[in-house]
Amino acid sequence: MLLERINEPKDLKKLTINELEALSQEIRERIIEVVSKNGGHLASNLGVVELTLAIHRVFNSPIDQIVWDVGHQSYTHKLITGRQKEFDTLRKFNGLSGFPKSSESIHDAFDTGHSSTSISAAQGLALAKEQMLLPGKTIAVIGDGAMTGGMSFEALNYIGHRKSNVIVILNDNEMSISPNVGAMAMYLHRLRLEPAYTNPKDYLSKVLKNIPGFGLRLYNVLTRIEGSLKYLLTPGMLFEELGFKYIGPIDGYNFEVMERALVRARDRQGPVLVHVLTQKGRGYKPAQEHSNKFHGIGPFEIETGNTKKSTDSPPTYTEVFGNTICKLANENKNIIAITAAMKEGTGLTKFANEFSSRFYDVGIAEQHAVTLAAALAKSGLKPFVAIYSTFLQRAYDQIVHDVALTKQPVVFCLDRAGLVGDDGPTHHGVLDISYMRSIPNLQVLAPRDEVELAQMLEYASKQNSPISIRYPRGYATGTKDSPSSRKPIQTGKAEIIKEGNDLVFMPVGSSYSDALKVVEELENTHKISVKLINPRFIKPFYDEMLLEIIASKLPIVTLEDNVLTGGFGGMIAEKLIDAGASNKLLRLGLPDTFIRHGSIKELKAMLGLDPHSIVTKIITWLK
Ligand SMILES: Cc1ncc(C[n+]2csc(CCOP(=O)(O)OP(=O)(O)O)c2C)c(N)n1
Repeated sequence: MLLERINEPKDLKKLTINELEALSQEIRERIIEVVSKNGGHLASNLGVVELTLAIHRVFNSPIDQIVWDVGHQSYTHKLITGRQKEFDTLRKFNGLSGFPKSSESIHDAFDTGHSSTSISAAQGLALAKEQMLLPGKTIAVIGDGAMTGGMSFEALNYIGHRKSNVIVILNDNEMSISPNVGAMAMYLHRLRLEPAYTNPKDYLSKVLKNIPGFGLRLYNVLTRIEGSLKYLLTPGMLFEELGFKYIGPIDGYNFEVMERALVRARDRQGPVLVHVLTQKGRGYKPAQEHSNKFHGIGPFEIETGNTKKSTDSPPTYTEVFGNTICKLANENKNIIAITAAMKEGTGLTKFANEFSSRFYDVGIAEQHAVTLAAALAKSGLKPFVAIYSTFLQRAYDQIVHDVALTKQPVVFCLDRAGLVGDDGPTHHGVLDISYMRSIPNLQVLAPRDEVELAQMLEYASKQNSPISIRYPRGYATGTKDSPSSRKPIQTGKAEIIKEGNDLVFMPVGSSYSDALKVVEELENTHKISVKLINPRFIKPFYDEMLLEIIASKLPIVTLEDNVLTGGFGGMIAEKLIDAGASNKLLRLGLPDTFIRHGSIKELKAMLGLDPHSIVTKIITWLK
C-alpha cells in the first residue's frame, strides 16, 4: 500500500507519476469505504484527490498555508497529513472532523465549514506573513459554487488592490450542490468550453485566416493593436482585470499539467488564480452520475450506491416543508420560494419543478437572498426564504435592515435548527432563537411536530409582517394527529397541552418529543404533576398566560435546542424579573460553548440533555 508510506506531505514528493496515479486510486477506495459507513461529503472529495496531491507536491505545508473553502473536500488532505490511522473515525463522536480543524493538525491552516471564506482568510494569512516577515505562500482552494458567494468577490477585490501574495485555486466542477447558477458560473463554463476562451489566439487565427483574401492581413493587424483585443486574447480576462494572473483552464487529473501550472503560480509574486477543471464524484460511478445525492450522504452500500433508509420512517421536517409550501403556492399565486444553493437540502425541489417561474436559487448568497426577498415582498409578493439556521447567520443585517425595519412580509424557514450531529460546530443551528428574538417586528415560531409545522407555514402565508419558523434536521415525529385535531395558530398564543399542580414545563419546538418522555418519568416515577405548555411563539410571547403562571408561583422549567445565552429560557427570565415574579426558573438548553460533532444522541448525552438526565436535573433542582 502506497498510502501507508505517506505520513506527511513531503513523502509525496518522492513518488513517480505512475505511483501518484496508484495512490489516487487507493485514496479513492479509502474515502469511499469510510464514507459508506460514516456518511460524509463524497462527491466533492472524490473530485479533488489528484488536485490535492499536486498541491501538496508543489507547496510545502505547513509553511505554505492551504485554506480549503467550505472544507468539505479536505479528506485527501487529511489522509496525507498524518491522519490516516484515525480516518475511520471521520465525523464520529470524538473522531476526526469532516472539516479542516486547526486543533486537529498544523496542516489545517484555517477552520472552515461555511462557504466563500477561503479567499479572505488566505489574504489575512498572507498579509500576516508580510507584516511579520514570515516565509511561505498562501493558497485558497475554492469551488466554483463558493466563488459565487459575496465574500469571495469582496476578497478578490481587496487582494487585487493590495496585490497580495495569494494563490487562488479555483476547483471548477460546474456544480455547487446542484448545478451552479449565475453569471459567474456561465463565465467559467465558457472558459471551459469555448475555444474562443480556452485558446483565443488559436481560435482567432483559425477563424480569420479562413476568410479568403484579407483574413490573414486582418489577423496580423488585429494582433498588433495592443490592448484593443485583450478581451479576446486573454483567457480569464475577468480575473486579470481584477489584478490576478490567470492560469488555466487546466485538467485536474493530469499531474504534469497541474504541477507545471502550480509551480508557475508558486514562483510568481502577486495574486494568481489557477483554474482547474475537475469532476464531482470522479472514479465512483454512482457519485459521478448523481453528484447531487452524493454531495453529503449518509451510510450507503458501495456496490449499488443505495442509502440505508428504512422505508417506514416518517417524513423529514424538510419534506413536510417542501410539500406544504407547494400546497400553499397552489392556493396563493403570490407565494415564491428562494434558496441559496440549497434546493434539495431545504426541500424545494418539488416547488422548483411545479412552480419554476416562482422559484429563485440565487447561489451561495444568503445575504442577497434576504434583501432580494425584502424587495419582492415590498412589491406585493410573498417570499418564503428557506435557509439553514447556521447559514442564515451571515444574513443578519439584511434581516434587520431590509426585512424587519420596514416589516416586509418575508417568511424565514430555518431548516436544521438545533443540533445537527456529525457536521459539528460550523453547522449546528443553535443560535437562531437568540439572534431572531432580539429583532423588532419579527414573529419567531417553533413547531412541536410536523403537523404544527404545516399549520405554522399556513399561518405565516397569511401574515402581513416578517416571520421566522425554525425546525430541526431529520425525521419528523410520525404523529398520526390530523391538523383539524389541533388548535389553530393564533398570534402570540401558546398551546396548553395539559394542566398540572407542581411544575410548569415549557419545551420549545422540537424539544417537545424529549419533553413528553420527561413528563412521563416525572409523573410516573416521581409523582410530580406537570403543567405542559407548547409555547409555539417565542415572540410575541403569551404574556397573559405567563401572568397566570406568575400568580400560581409554580416553579418553571424551560427546554430548548438553542444556546441558553439569549435563548427562550433567557426571555422567560427577563419577563419574570420585569414582573417581579417569585417563581423559580430552571433553564435547560445548550451551554455557552461550541459543540463538537457526533450523533445527536451522543451529543445530548454528553450535555446531560437526554430525557433521563433532564429528569435528574429537574428533581435535584426541585429539592
Ligand atoms: C454559507 C454557506 N451556505 C451554504 C453552504 C452549503 N454548501 C456546502 S458545499 C456547497 C456547494 C459548494 O460548491 P462548490 O464550492 O462548487 O464545491 P463542490 O461541492 O462543487 O466541490 C454548499 C451550498 C455552506 N457550506 N455555507
